[in-house]
Amino acid sequence: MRIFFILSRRATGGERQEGRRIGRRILSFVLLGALCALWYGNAEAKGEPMKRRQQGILTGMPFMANVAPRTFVDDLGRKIYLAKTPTRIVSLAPSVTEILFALQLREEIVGVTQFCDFPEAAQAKPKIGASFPNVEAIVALQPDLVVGQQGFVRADVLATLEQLKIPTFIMDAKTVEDILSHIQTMGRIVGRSPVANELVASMRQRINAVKERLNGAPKLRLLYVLNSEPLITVGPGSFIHQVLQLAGGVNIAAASVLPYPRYNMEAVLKEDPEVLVFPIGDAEGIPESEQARWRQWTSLSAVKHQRYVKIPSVLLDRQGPRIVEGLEWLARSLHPQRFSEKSGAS
Ligand code: B12
Repeated sequence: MRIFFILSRRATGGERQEGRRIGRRILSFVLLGALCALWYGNAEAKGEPMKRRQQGILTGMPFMANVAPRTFVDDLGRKIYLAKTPTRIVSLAPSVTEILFALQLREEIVGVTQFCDFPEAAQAKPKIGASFPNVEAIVALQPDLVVGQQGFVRADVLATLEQLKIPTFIMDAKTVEDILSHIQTMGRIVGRSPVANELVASMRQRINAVKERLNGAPKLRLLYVLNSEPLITVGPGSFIHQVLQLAGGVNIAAASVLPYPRYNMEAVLKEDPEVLVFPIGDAEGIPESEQARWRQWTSLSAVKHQRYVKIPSVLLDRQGPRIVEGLEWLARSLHPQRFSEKSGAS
């Protein structure tokens, strides 16, 4: 009001000075507001909850207060607004189900896929399908949150959920670090941050313990046979590639551009892996008959020295908390001497 009064009539020298001072204050206030908005935009991009009330106060825009208490941005860049902590959650992938259970949610999980077999309690949950999730089944469960994994959700399913305004959060873990950060983000979304933080801390500790044991150990050239016929393996864009490295291996497909590339036998013969890693199990495992065919490639070092690692696919192929178990399994199989009692490492 005062500044308006000063500007609206011919001002005296003292008043002009005070006008400039007030002008500078307004400018710094606007700048501070812009900085805060930027800072909040950043936090939001990292999947951190954005509290509207705080934003209103910090940016000096009280009219923004109380619009939506919590906003999250998923890996597809989509914003979801949650007015309250979700209590009816549908999972669209086994990895998501494992994260939700690890966060100690139970009755809040109202629907899972047919492949969600861990923990045991997941098997008793209503099923929403698998490769072709049944949108009607999802909607009938009246979820206030649907959580999926990129690549496991068809675009049409996502579009329908969006149309129906069902908050859907999609994660796309490309690294082990992404998995850890997704667990923490989910912790915030479902109101279980302390559990999530504790879980992530213990996962980090176990990862570091593996690193310590393998410090200075010779690296082994290996091939991860994700799918045998046709041969599909993992490239640097996949979290599994990173686990192979952490376990003291060198992925022979490290030059691949795709995260899950098709690979040909000529390249395998040329790169000559010292170890063949076979995921095993009912869901996505290499059956014994296909492993036997690999054993016919007698010129391969892995076959000559019979170095095969069989690992439950559920430990390595899921972007969830058990990835650490997969890492430990693989590291121990590749470098048993580093994990023996006598090795001395803790
Ligand atoms: C690459 C791959 C993966 C990658 C997924 C990549 C990603 N998006 O994150 C990894 C290794 C992580 C994976 C995991 C699993 N997979 Co997989 N996977 C494949 C594989 C070898 C190739 C698919 C591909 O690249 N196709 C080519 C591209 C161009 O087509 P696309 O449609 O875009 O492919 C995508 C989907 O297939 C998707 N995807 C991969 N696995 C699964 C599983 C399900 C249930 C769904 C809905 C989608 C899906 O990821 C692909 C790449 O983005 C196929 C085998 C095959 N022969 O096709 C199995 C396959 C699709 N997977 C399968 C299964 C069962 C799983 C798991 C459930 C196994 C497990 N032990 O837990 C897990 C679930 C992981 C989770 N998040 O919980 C089955 C599906 C069976 C079915 N009836 O639908 C297949 C057919 C293997 C098999 N022979 O049994 N998988």
